[in-house]
Amino acid sequence: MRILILGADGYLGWPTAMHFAAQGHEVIAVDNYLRRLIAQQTSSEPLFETPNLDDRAKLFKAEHGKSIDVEIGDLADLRWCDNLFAKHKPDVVVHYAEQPSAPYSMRGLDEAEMTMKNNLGVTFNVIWGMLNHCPDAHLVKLGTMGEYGTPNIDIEEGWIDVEHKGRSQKFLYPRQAGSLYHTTKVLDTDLLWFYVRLYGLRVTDLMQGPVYGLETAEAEANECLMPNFHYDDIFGTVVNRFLVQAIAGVPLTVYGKGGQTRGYLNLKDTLNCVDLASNNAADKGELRIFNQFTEQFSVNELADRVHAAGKRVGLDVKVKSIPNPRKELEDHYYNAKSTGLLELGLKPNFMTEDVLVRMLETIMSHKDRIDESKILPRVKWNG
Ligand code: USQ
Repeated sequence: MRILILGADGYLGWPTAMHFAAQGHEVIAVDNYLRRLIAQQTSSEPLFETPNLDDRAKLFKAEHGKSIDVEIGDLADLRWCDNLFAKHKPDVVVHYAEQPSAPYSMRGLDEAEMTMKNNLGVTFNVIWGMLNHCPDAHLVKLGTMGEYGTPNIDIEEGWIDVEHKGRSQKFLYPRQAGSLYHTTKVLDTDLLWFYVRLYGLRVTDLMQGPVYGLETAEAEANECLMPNFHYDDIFGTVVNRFLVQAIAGVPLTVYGKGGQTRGYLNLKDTLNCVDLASNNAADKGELRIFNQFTEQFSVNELADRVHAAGKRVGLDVKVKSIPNPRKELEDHYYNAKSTGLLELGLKPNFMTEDVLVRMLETIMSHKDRIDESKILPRVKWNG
């Protein structure tokens, strides 16, 4: 397949580009380095530096003998995006190209405006690139479990049957997100559903939970091929943050009561899920939605697991509840369905103690790079 990876410089984008290239697919890695820029502007640099995409593609070729083409440009620019699709006419488009941080989107007006314009603009341009140049291609779009929020009923896989006054219809499951970033993903889903219904696009929307991990098969050969690993309050996801805090000797930053429950998954399973979705395309005129996570944990449970893993490597990990910078329920019902990807053949990599210990050992080798000023939350949900 010819696969465009949009947002290929990201935590998920680069491992995905390598994953597909290693299997012999033709991969075009696309990015404008927006995340690197925001990370610099907000003092949120990752734990170790990663080479730019051209250099990583060269390293990958040297290690694995396979090519990854690189295109640097802004997908929010309609003409640039249209030319990209005209040039490559992909079979599959993996769309990660969004500002991915909830805290960044809540930092102030400039950041909110950028998140809105960038995320929705890119999705709109990608849709039109496909309609104009490859209308039969399959769009695999990264959404988020955060689109659903934390409703007091079970979360279905994208859709819900509604019965009303003796009649019934299937609708998109209600969405009520807790940050502007998550809300842009809700709006993306609506936009996709419109273009699927009226123009017959072929789309898989992946509602993904927070991801953790550093290891992927293709990066084993060379550390410079590892994903950019954030532990700061802006880009770092909670498990990755807790593991770095454990090494730094900083008490784990449980926000509020710590009863916040989410569905988590290993980075390796993101690759497996995107692979399964890409190799089993949605039908034309179908918006297929998968809830992409493998296990549900509360923040307190995560802290306990990191504490136990730390003990195994001789760390005395402390846990401390701090005032929650976010507006979110800290004690709530959460029961989300996620069977679609298992039915396609997903074999989950669970969060075992061994997995956490291996991550701790890798982080330990970069201990001198940990900057404690990036750890405590710097953005509050003020609205
Ligand atoms: N949390 C803490 N302490 C911390 C950091 C986070 O208690 O130091 C809590 C948060 O308050 C939240 C939970 O842990 O309740 C998850 O936070 P997170 O920062 O790992 O995840 P989130 O901001 O929701 O965003 C991340 C990704 C985002 C993706 C989302 C999936 O950055 O791109 O869409 O996970 S989900 O959470 O299911 O919406």
